[in-house]
Amino acid sequence: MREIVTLQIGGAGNAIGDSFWHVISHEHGVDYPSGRFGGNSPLQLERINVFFNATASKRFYARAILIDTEASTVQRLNFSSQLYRPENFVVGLESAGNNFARGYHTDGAAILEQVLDNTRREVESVDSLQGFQLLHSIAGGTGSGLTSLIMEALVEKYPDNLLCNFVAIPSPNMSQVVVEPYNALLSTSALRNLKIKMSGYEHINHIVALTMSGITTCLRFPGQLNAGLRKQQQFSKGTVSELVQQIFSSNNILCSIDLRKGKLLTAAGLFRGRMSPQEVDQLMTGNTSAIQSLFQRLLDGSMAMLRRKAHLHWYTGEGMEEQEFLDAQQELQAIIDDYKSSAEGENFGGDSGRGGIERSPDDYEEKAATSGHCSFCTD
Ligand SMILES: Nc1nc2c(ncn2[C@@H]2O[C@H](COP(=O)(O)OP(=O)(O)OP(=O)(O)O)[C@@H](O)[C@H]2O)c(=O)[nH]1
Ligand SMILES: [Mg+2]
Repeated sequence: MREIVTLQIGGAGNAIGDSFWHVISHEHGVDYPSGRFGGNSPLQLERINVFFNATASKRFYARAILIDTEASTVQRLNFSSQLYRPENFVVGLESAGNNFARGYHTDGAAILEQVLDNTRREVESVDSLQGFQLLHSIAGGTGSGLTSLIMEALVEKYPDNLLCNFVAIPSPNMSQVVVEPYNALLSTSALRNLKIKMSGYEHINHIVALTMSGITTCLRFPGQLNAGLRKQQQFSKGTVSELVQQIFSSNNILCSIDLRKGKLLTAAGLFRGRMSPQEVDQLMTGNTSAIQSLFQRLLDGSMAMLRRKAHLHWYTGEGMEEQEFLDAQQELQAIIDDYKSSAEGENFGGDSGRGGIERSPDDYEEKAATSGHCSFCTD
């Protein structure tokens, strides 16, 4: 069935996850509070197993592992819905205190084995695992540090399966904690983002959830389109040409980047709704070099703090060394350089061969698979 296991990590990850389960439960006719099927179409059930586990009596459970270093986030979700299985809650004793080092080395590391045990149990219970989706912020300690740890372990244990991250990136408008650039720096790999005006987390989480629902529609419902986790989608009402215009409009991007200042490296669009098959049969995945400005902002923010060694003791006190920050900065700079050279028509990722814009979508899909990024930010 090509099942997907969801890992929701930290405060933001669990809030985004909860929003996602709300949206897709509704689409599949599953009652969110009780987990019981009340739908009216066999299509809602045909591929429901991609994300849900089911009992014979049509009682559904989210195939999700709810992870946090502090218990309160996950407990709240336990009260709100029976979709979540309490045996899949993995919580620690206290929050990682907005500190990557605590998520990676201490508080988060303490619950890693339990996360992996639960993940293995879920993986063993499915027919044919497609991959994992990880939901988290990279500004808090758990979402940045523990997620990095989990990803390292998943890549090692499940090298053939896809990792797809939905990431809340610290925003100049919504940042709460001064060390967010450090956490983001330390946990950043290549990310892809979209932007709109936000009124609050609930709004953001709902948009992320809708987008996740959109991306996974063709996995969850039968249809003429065939796509996997490696393909991304944006959707709304309108004619096909209006939709295409909206897709490429900077107003519809969910982070602070200007599409005009970059080059699209790949583009595919997936349309959902009543349209002719010829119109619908267009698949688009966007990966734009304009994203480099967002990475540059993260890099500049962390460099300004690191030059003054501001707040560094919170990290070195947990066993990290300044060199790790410098290495991470170099890595982020390399990502920015990659995007810069691709915008100038050179190769992406320093490979020899064809120029950036001429490469086939598969090349980038492979890159996405190894660096694992389908991402959103709170800008
Ligand atoms: N999109 C979104 N972002 C959120 C939400 N809650 C917090 N954030 C952002 O996430 C960052 C804080 O990360 P959290 O997820 O709360 O932190 P955590 O992973 O639980 O880590 P610790 O609390 O330090 O252990 C800040 O940048 C917030 O702006 C949410 O519900 N949705
Ligand atoms: Mg937290």
